[in-house]
Amino acid sequence: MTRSRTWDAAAGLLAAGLALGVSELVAGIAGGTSLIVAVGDVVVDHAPGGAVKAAIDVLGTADKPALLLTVTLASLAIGALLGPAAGRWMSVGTVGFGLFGLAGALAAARDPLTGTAIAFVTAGAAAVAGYLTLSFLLRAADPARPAPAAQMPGRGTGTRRQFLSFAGATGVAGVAALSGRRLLSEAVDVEAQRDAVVLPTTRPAPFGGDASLEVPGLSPLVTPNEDFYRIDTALVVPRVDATKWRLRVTGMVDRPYELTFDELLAMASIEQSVTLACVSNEVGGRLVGNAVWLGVPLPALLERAGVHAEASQIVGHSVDGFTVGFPTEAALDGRAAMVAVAMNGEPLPAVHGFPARLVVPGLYGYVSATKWLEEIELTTLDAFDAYWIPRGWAKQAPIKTHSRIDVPRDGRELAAGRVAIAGVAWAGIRSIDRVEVRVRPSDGDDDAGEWREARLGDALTRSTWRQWVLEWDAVPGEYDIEVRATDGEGEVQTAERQRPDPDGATGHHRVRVTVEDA
Ligand SMILES: Nc1nc2c(c(=O)[nH]1)N[C@H]1C(S)=C(S)[C@@H](COP(=O)(O)O)O[C@H]1N2
Ligand SMILES: [Mo]
Repeated sequence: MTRSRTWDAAAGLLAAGLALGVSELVAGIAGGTSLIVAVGDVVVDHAPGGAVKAAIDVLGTADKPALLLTVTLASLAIGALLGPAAGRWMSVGTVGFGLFGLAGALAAARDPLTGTAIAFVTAGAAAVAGYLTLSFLLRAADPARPAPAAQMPGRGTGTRRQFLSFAGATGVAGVAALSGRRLLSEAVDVEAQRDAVVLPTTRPAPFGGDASLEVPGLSPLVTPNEDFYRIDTALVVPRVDATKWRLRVTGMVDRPYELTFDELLAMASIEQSVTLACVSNEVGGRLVGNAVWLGVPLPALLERAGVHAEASQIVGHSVDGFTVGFPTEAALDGRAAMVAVAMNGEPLPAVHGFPARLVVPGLYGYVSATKWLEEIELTTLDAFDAYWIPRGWAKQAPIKTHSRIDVPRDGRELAAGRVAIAGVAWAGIRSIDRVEVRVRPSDGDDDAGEWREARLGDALTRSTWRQWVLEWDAVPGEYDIEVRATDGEGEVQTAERQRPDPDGATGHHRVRVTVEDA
C-alpha cells in the first residue's frame, strides 16, 4: 500500500478523536473538568463581550452546545491537518500532541473545581493516547514507515485492511470513552435530589394566580419555571450534590461559619415575588421574569456572622467560579434579599441554581443573583471586582425602569375594532405607579398622539413587575404603539436610547402594526 495523504489525515483525525475521548473518560474518573468544556470556557472568558452577545443573539440558548461542538470539530480538524505532516516527519506529531496536551492542561487548570494535578493527568493521558494512536495508524497505513520507539507486533505488515480495522477500533474506543464519561457525569442525580427536598411549609404562598390579568399573549404575573429566562457562563450546568454541599459565610466577619443544605432549609422563612432582570436585556427583550422565591433572608445569615462595619461589599461565589458583588447596604436596607432555595414552590431547577442562589431585589442579575452559590464573602467595594466588572460592565447596577408591549406583537396585521394593548413594566425596587401608551400613525410626526393611561394589574410587591392593559379602538391604517412607565418615585421612564452595556438599556419600547378593515 502506498502512502496516502488522505489516509494520513484520517489517522490524524482519529487520533485526535481518541485523545478527546480519553480526556473525557479520565476527567470523568478523576473528577476534573472536560478539556472541551475547559477550552470553551477560555473562549467565553476571553471573547469580547460583543462577540458573546452576537452569538447569543444568533443562537439563543443553543450557544453553549454550539461552542462545545465548535471546539470539538476544531480539535478534529487540527488532527486531520497534523496527520499528513506527521506522516512526513513524525516529530511534528510529537510536538502537535505535546502542544495539544499542554493547552488542554492549562485550560483545565483554570477550572476552580479541577486540581492542577488532575488537569495535567487528564491532558497528559489524552496527549499520549493521541500520539500513540497516530504513530500506530500512520505505520499501519504505510508499512514502509519505520516504527516509533515502541516495538509493536505486526510491524511492517500493514495492509489496507489492517489500517481499516485499527481505524475502526480507534473510533469505537473513542466513542466508548465518551459514553463512559456520560455515565460518570450523571453520577449526581440532581432531579432525584430535588424530588427528595422537603420545603418548609410556609403561609399561603403569594402566587398571585387571581391577581394576574388575563389577556391572550400577555406575560403571566408569575413566570412558570420552564419559561423563565436563563443566563449564565456555565457551559455545562453544575450538578451540585446537595448532601455534600456547604454554604460558607466568610471574609470581614467576626464568626465565619458554614451551613449544610438541611440547615439552610430549616432557616428558610421568607417567600416573596421578585422580578429578576438581566442587564443584557434589550428594550422590549425577554431576559426578565417574575418568580416567587422562598429562602433565608440575607440579614439573618449576616447577623449570625457579625459583619464588620467596614465591609462595604458582599461577594457571592458560585461553585463554578462565577462571582457577583453588591453593596452590603442592599442586603440590609429592608428589601427581601435572600439565599433562595425554591422558585415558584419547587426546589430550584438545576439551571436556576440548585441547591441555592442569591436573589437581591432591584439589582441586575450579574451583580446579585449568583446561582449554585457556595460562599458569601464580606469584603470592601475597592478590594474586589466580580466576574463581569473587568469585562466592561458597571460595578453598581440597579435595575432601570422598563416597560414592554407583549401584545400586539411587532409587525402584526390586526382587524379593525377593539384591540387590547398589553404588557408588563418593572422598576427594580421602586415599584410601578403608572404606565402610559401612545398610538400614532406610522407616517405621522414622531411626537404625535396623546399618552393614555393604561389599567394596571396588582402589584404583588414593590420589587415585582406589573401587568398593564389598554383598550384601543383601531381603525384601518399603519400605527406605531409606544409605552412608558413611571416608577413609585414619580420618575418617568426616559425615551433616550442606550445600549445594554455598561449598566442596562434605556428607551421606550415600540411596535408597528397594520390595521385592516374588519
Ligand atoms: N453561577 C452563575 N450565576 C449567575 C450567572 C452566571 O453566569 N453564573 N449569571 C447571572 C446573570 S447575568 C443573570 S441575569 C442571572 C440569571 O438567572 P436565571 O438564569 O435564573 O434567570 O443569573 C446570574 N447568576
Ligand atoms: Mo444577566
